[in-house]
Amino acid sequence: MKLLVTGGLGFIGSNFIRLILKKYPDYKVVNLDIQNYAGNPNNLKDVEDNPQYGFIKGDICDEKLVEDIFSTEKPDALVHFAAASHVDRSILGPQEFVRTNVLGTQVLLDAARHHKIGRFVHIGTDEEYGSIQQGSFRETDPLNPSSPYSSSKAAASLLALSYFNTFHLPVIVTRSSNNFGCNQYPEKVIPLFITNLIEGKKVPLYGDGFNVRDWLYVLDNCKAIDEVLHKGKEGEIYNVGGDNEFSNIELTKLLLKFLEKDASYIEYVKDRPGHDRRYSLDCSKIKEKLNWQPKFEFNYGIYLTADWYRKNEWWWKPLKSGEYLEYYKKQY
Ligand code: TDX
Repeated sequence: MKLLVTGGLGFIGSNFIRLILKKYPDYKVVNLDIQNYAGNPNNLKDVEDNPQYGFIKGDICDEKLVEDIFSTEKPDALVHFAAASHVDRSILGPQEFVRTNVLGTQVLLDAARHHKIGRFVHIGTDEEYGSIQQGSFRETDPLNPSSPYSSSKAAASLLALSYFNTFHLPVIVTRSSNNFGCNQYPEKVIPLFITNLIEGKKVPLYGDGFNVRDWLYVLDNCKAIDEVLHKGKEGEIYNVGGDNEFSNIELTKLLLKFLEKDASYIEYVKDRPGHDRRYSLDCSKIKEKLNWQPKFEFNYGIYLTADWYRKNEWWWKPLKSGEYLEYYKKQY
């Protein structure tokens, strides 16, 4: 099988490619990535010379490039991770989110359609459903996104599903909860807080700290995507959650414990505008139909993640300068 992966230099995409190369020695993977601030070649440095792996630098919105890639590479399936993914950045500048997440997805869908791709796995997010006070969202629930980021992702997943209904393109959508693990850009809460604590800085906790997220270790998500790619049903949506719901203050206290710091390192800051209170997914469908379960216990996943950031300062230290500092100046 030849897989085209978009956004494979990002956090989840790079972990997914590493898993596929290891698990399927006869597969080829072509990674199309724009290589922007979060698309980091260091994420796949270890596989650069692997003959199974090829890299193309480019934008998914570039119709001609995407068309050329489909013509020359002739992929059997596509896994579409490429997206602008940080909520706070989408509040500062929504346009890039509509461009990459919506238009980029449409360009890929059209090329996939013309070239009769065997499978199009679109990676969505729990944020598309919006916030829920009690209970959990099922795949059949309506979408109610609240940020420019989540709205652009909801538009993209609906567009992808429309290509199944209208053109019979073999699309499958996954919607996962908050991922964490190694190689996550330190703007997202877990790597931001871990690296701040390693640097002896405080951690900026938004609002009252009682917003709830369901944490999923990235390898569990990659395994779910692998199952969906090979055994999922076309035209269907699969929720993928970690069964680890914690408030941000609970999460922060755990990180302080792992990094051996006290509560004086917490700095309560102004809340994120439109901050969703709680995300929660009902994942019985993927568990029952594809026999998938999250395997990583939360504390162990946090231990592995904190340990990785402790040992890999070379990876994240350069990222917390330049463009990153400009972004933080705009935010606070
Ligand atoms: O500095 C911070 N302080 C803080 O309290 C940051 C960056 C976040 N937070 C809070 C906001 C959220 O309640 O932590 C929680 C998690 O924040 P993020 O890491 O920004 O993730 P979230 O907004 O929940 O969205 C994430 O999950 C779904 C990803 O960014 C998305 O790409 C994914 O689709």
